[in-house]
Amino acid sequence: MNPYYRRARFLTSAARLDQVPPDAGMEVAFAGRSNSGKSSALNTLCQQKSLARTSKTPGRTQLLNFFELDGMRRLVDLPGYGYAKVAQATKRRWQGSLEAYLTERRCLRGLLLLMDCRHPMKEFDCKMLEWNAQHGLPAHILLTKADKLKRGAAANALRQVRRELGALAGQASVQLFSALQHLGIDEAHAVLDRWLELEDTQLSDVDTPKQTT
Ligand SMILES: Nc1nc2c(ncn2[C@@H]2O[C@H](COP(=O)(O)OP(=O)(O)OP(=O)(O)O)[C@@H](O)[C@H]2O)c(=O)[nH]1
Ligand SMILES: [Mg+2]
Repeated sequence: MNPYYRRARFLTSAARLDQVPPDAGMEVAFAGRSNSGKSSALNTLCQQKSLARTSKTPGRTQLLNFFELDGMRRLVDLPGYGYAKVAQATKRRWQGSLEAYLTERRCLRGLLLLMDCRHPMKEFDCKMLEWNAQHGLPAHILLTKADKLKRGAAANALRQVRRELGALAGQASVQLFSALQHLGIDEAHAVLDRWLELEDTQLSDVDTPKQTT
């Protein structure tokens, strides 16, 4: 596994789009319904226990949280959508911000779209995939919590999502993932490596991470 991700450090949080870091370098965003396992996946992929806050309470991540691998490359933990208890007005505001971020952020290289493997391809997931396709942004789906399904059922879920992707398959790929069992990490890293141009990067090639105080 590429040790580069271990360098990830919290950079900043943004409650609104006018608070995000400058639109430069490269970014990959983690999106998905509340409780789909975004923060857990980010921690697992960066081999850190508590980089991003995880929670049993859905809707916990209400900000865009930026983590930097180096001065050029960032991972972004987006607020989860589809959380029923959030007021309609708040929900609309979030969805508007999400859409604006996805469609206007020029440094965005790709979207990791997380879906609980037991409930994939819900309405807003499909909307995210459509926005991405419209803007030529590649998406990679992590079917999370694969440990919750037996092997055969997980393989079925994967096949089913591939089928449902249909015409979008050229721009969206999909895999099984489990933060709990560390399943699918290499496969997800391969996608991140490609998007963040890390394929041939050795740790020794880059500067040491900035110290956070
Ligand atoms: N069994 C299992 N549970 C998981 C896995 N990944 C995450 N969870 C659990 O799912 C719950 C939600 O995980 P989070 O990573 O906080 O989800 P999130 O998508 O960041 O949620 P929000 O920030 O609220 O949108 C937590 O209780 C996690 O422990 C997994 O691979 N397997
Ligand atoms: Mg979260």
